Amino acid sequence: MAKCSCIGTYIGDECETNACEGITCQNEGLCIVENGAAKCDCKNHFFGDFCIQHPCDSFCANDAKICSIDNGVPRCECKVSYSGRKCECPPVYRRQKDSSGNFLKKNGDDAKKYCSDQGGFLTFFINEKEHEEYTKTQRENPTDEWIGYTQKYPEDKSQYLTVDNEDAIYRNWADWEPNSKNEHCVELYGEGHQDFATGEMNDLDCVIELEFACRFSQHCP
Ligand SMILES: [Ca+2]
Repeated sequence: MAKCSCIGTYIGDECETNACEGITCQNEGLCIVENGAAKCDCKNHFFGDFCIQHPCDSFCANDAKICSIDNGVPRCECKVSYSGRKCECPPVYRRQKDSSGNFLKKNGDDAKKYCSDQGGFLTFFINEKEHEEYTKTQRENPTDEWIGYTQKYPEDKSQYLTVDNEDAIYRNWADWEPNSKNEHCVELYGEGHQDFATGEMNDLDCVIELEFACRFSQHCP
């Protein structure tokens, strides 16, 4: 008996049915017929019945937005000082000490340089969560300390950069700060300031010597 050899996505004794009709494959996937049944042939690492799922879905941690496929496995592009394939390792902060173990004090500019010479950054915060993490659990000594911010434009109180040269999105200024007269560095208040809370920020003359902590990556693989 004669038999039709169907082409494309048509099936049936007379090739009368388009098996892919009504099936929409997403993300550039193509509907194909395999063993008489329609299925999506997914592209660009998407998978699932309609090519909607991707290995990067919900994969990256800590606000890392960029995820790509590296040798078949997802990898995230982490925010500054985060590490690990999923960016699951947050930064660590180390209060700097001298050779006798006493907390080191330096002026604001030297503190920035000291941290960068060690492959880190003078501590700064990219969001409220980091600020809270530092002030509540990682701050080794709750005294006034330098943090890593600079004015974006001279004598402009409205915009700051973090020491990795990004716009400072998160700031926690004390009331009336920054007041900015000859104050080009930024400190984090320690305990004991009348009217001001621990963890608030204040712009301050860079020549003053304060303690400081450096922010480092844990270099997780
Ligand atoms: Ca000030």
